[in-house]
Amino acid sequence: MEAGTVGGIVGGTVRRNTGRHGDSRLITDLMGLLGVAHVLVDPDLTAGYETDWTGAFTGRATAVARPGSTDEVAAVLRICAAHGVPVVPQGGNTGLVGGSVPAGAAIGAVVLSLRRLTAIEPVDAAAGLVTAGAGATLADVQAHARAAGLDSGVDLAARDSATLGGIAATNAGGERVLRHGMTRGQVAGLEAVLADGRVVRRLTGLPKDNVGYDLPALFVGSEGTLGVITRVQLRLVGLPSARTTALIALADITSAVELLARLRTAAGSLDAVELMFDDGIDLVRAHQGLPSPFPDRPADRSRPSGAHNTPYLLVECAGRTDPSDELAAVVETATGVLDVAVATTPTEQARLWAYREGHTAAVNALGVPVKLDVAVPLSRITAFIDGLRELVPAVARPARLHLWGHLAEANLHVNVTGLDRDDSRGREKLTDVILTRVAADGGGIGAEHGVGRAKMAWAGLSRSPAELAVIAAVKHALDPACLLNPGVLVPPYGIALTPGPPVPPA
Ligand code: FAD
Ligand code: 2HG
Ligand code: ZN
Repeated sequence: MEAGTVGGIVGGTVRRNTGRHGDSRLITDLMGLLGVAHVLVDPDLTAGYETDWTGAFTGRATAVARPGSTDEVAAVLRICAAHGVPVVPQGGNTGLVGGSVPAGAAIGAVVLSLRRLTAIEPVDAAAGLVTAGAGATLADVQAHARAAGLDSGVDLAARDSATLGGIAATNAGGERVLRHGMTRGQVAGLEAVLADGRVVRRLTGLPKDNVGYDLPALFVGSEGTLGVITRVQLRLVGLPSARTTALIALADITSAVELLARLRTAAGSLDAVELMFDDGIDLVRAHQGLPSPFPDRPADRSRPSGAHNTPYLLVECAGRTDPSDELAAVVETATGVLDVAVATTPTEQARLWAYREGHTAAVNALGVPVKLDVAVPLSRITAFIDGLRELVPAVARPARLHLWGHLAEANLHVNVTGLDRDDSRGREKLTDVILTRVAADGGGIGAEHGVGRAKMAWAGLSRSPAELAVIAAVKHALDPACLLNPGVLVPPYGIALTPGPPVPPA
């Protein structure tokens, strides 16, 4: 790829490989560093690293490098820089925007898997911190923190595979954001390796440490484009000893938003407020063979397609004392409540959470979805959802809309199935129409999954030309040759960054 300009910045010259085995000297150098066992080139072994979780993004890697330490990560990056070969950092490969695989501008890249960096240090209970390798899974960090009487404020359904590095790199949201905020607020420090192999480390654990720019925060949400995160220092939160979970069927979204407001004001133990609908629960039930949460509900027995789609809130309260009465007091006096199922034991709670957390896999089982992750102001959410239910079938036929999300952050996961995987025009048109509507409603086009390759063309709907130019300038300052995850978040150098309507991705 030739040097070019992005937002007026001159980019470096990067050589692109065109496929596996494209550079045997590079592979020899990597094997010399990591050993043959940790440089994968056999297609059977690399395949799982080359396609994303949704199946929408795929591309061949020259090799998959699996370093086992920060020093090895730095050496891999120096070797790739010397060969002018791009690098795609990868953790658990659960990302939902195509950023973790060598697709598009990153075809032929080296996939740098962090999964061997799994060390978790002892919990510092006094400081409320734990430091772990980027490849540690969230579930392992949670178990470690809980054994020490604390917990992670970040939680999401992909916890068994998603890594701390990936969670930091995407500034993941998840199910506890209303109480603890996004990942950025939970990252106290980190260690990252720059494209040229230099290591940036800020792991002092000091909550008050104002000396210049907040570099750890800069890497959080950078989606592998500024550096490779090798260690993460996570803030820990109190471990609740009691939880109460309720699945609540409601008359309409307005009632759901009213209930959210009452919960916020009256339930100090509020921990999660998740939104889903009848048809989503039906889909998860069919996928997992689950019973109905409300066997007696008429809507559950036969709901003609297109009929009113009952919204449900999955509400969880958690604290040091039993929050059941606090939750019940709010729900009993709320309007529009049709049905309530309550769970107070971990087994019962897991049953209720399965309806919510099973959505992504159930949708994927129908085919490669058009996957959008938007936020719209709560004041407009009813009109937005009603509008979507009309818009999607009008723009894409046959299409099936799946909606769920995190109501407390007005974060809706808009998935559409029924479009052919290869119908890129149809997918882009649908994406464009929906995201344009989101922007017109004052919403955000990427709420928690990031921009990746999937949303890059539409970033201009949520960021001004000046903001995009600053993003490109930061990228250029840290990675002048555009070696780290080219085509993710920032257009690859050589593609002009033009303000105005989004350009559909190539
Ligand atoms: P990957 O998928 O491997 O990578 C994601 C991005 O981060 C890529 O751009 C990659 O290049 C970069 N990256 C990965 N590791 C590093 C590193 N060490 N250094 C630098 N860059 C790196 N997200 C939410 O926000 N909220 C949710 O509730 C949520 N639920 C999910 C549920 C399911 C079932 C699934 C499949 C995904 C869900 N996600 C959710 C998506 C979410 O982004 C990921 O689960 C998680 O944050 C990514 O972690 P990962 O280790 O799999 O990263
Ligand atoms: C969730 O909250 C995740 O379920 C995944 O963020 C959303 O699959 C999706 O679209
Ligand atoms: Zn989500």
